[in-house]
Amino acid sequence: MGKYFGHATCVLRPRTTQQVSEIVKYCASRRIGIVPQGGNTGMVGGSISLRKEIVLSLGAMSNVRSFDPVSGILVADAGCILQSLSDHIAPHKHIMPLDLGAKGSCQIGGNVSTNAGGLRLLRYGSLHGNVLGIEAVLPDGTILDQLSVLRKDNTGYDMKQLFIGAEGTLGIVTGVSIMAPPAPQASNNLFLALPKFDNVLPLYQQVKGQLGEILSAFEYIDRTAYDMGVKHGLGPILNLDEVGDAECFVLVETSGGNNTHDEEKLNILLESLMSADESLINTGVLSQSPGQFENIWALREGLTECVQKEGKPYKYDVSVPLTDFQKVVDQVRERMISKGLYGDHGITKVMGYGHVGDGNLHLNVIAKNGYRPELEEALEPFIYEVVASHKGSISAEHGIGSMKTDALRYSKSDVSIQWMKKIKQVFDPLNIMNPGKVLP
Ligand code: 2HG
Ligand code: ZN
Repeated sequence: MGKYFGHATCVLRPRTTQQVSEIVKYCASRRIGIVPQGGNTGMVGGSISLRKEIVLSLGAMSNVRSFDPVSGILVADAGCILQSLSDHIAPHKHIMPLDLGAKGSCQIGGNVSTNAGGLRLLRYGSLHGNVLGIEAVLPDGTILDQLSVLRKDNTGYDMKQLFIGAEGTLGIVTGVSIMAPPAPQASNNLFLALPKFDNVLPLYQQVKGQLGEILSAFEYIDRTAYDMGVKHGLGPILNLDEVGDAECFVLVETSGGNNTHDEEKLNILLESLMSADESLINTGVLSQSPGQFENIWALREGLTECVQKEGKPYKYDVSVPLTDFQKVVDQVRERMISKGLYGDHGITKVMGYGHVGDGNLHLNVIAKNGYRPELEEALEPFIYEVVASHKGSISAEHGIGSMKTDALRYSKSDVSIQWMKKIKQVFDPLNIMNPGKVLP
């Protein structure tokens, strides 16, 4: 994003957990701050050095330790790239339980440390459920080996859960044991244009009802985001005349066990949507080939990169009740207009896309001519207050990093923050693990 600039004086690239431990012991003895870094694809400034801490990159630890094709349990070094893990287990007919646009660069240790969500969460759930164990180096250099390959282990405090989403503030995740689901026999997708936002929820209900167990993603793209994607060469997926003045779009994916059965269900769904008296959609298309399937996903997954081409983005990754999804986008746009900050001199686009099925909206606010303090002041804490008024979360899946430490209080009570601080104190009394991240 060009929003965060690191100040590290050196980057260390250990190859083994033992080396990580030695580095951490050395740093603890001299009270040197450490910023653990995976693929560096985060969006909240969590993996940058704020004050000359050293960067500890996990990228050279990239061995798959084991994969059991019977149980589907994969044990891998933290620095393994998500895509290479998918490629590793694909011949054994398994897939990773998470998938995200950054899959070609992000690393599994970073995914776990940030509790990355992504496109498959609707179907396979969060990493809090899929990760079976971790190996971590604690802030005094001790190696915590909890690399369990057991699905059931009910023996007291589940410490790995603390490291999932701790963003490297409690220790450095060096290895991960994770459950990989069997690869679906058939995958299909459907792309729909909706005349108005109010149709999204009834559509979601109908889609869930008709597709049942084969539904694997329900993604949302508003009109501004769709037009931007098309402008930058993604799509167009649908015929423009038929799209008409559609306000938004939905991508539905199915993953099932029998292509004929799944296609039949999708065709029936599409027909019933098209032929309804008051149709919920303007038009829609069911992918007819692997190429078209990929193109439909490319539009959704490519939005983040298109945003970069439009200018400098302010990114908000919020959870709000499904009914309030688009209201948040509209409220922010109206605010910028009313403050006279909308237009070439300020904000040029306000758009929403995201994982509707999980209640997660990616609100992107673009400043064509760059970041400016008065723009940020108009956006924050306004957006956090709006989200809190809807009882939402100020970070649904991207984490807190250094961007949202002061905003944490909008989603966590004082008591929760106090106890988070106590936990941090127990693990890292010297405050050398990713200082300045997560906690204010
Ligand atoms: C996605 O869902 C990512 O595409 C990135 O979480 C979101 O670009 C964004 O704001
Ligand atoms: Zn996302």
